[in-house]
Amino acid sequence: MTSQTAQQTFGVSRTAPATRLRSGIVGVGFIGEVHARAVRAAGGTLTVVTDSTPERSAASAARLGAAWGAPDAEALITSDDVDVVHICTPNYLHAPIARAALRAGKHVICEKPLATSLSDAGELVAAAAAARLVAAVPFVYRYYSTVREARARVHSGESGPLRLIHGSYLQDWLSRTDDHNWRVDPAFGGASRAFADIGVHWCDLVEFVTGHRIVAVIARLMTAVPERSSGSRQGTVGTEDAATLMFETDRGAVGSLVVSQVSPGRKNRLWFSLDGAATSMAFDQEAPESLWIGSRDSASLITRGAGSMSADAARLSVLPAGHPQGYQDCFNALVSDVYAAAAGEAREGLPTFADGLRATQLTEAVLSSDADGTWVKVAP
Ligand code: SOE
Repeated sequence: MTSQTAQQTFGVSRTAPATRLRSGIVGVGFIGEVHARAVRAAGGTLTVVTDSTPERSAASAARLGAAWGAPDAEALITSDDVDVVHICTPNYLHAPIARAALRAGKHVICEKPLATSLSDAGELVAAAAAARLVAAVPFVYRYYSTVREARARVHSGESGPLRLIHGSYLQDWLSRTDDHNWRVDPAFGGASRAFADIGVHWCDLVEFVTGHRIVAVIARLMTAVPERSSGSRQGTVGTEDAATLMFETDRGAVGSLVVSQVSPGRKNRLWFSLDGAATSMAFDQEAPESLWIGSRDSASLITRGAGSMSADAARLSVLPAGHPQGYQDCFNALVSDVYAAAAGEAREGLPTFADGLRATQLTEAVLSSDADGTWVKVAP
């Protein structure tokens, strides 16, 4: 079987758009490199990158195979050889760079949080709509084939009305006193850290899969490691290491969420369970090739690609069953959908700046609930 045939059999054709789109990436840490690989996989060209200094930009361009390294973000944004700007910088720079990129007429993929304030996030949604440009926020967990399968099964009515939506998103990379990162500093990361960094992924994912919207939340934030020190960087931590939440949805479900970046042994464990009147379904990001489905009489694992799947799930299944897909494949599919949208083709489930705004609303509600110790309403 030729690779072309394989792609058509197992998922969306990855044929490059007629015009090969040119991407520029601002910020090339871990996540910037993920974007760089996704650009190529989606049939784009990585023309330029920029890092914290002109020298680093040149070195990063050579390392990632970009044509050149821009001295700063402005030079990248205004360059004629960039159609799509990928924003992978510390959070406080997301809004100003996104605003400048839209003003320059570029499509944008902006890492979350879209902005560290509600007003900036709202303004960016309006600016993207007015400019009629593609403006995406990589809530990439939407791009697991098994996640789409869960969504199709909820929407077909198979689960019955959902009663409980619960789960956790746990990491451990900030569990020690010598673990440090710009994210712990509110000046760089924003007022919320664990929730704004990973809790919003979980909320986006369950709202996307279930169609429910969280309308009220009560939250408790916790800083487990109040003093951190690593090399020359040390100080008091101003953001939360963990968050616990209870919530209600607009369709009568209740739920809970535990978010933590200080849970030893948990690397990137995003897990949810959707408990309906007829079946429950559970998904684990660290074992994303299968979906657990349980009823009163039986329980089973649906394995990606092994049986019949919904059209939306099949679209994202690009390798035969037994050949694991993962996190990078989600990014590849997201960038591919951004390129398709830029060419005028709508693709199901592309997370946009409106979803970024939604995440910012939820973050504000969580911060305010923790401050006041009360339930806070969230507009659906
Ligand atoms: C770090 O917490 C991080 O890289 C997040 O910023 C990403 O959004 C998540 O996908 C993995 O963890």
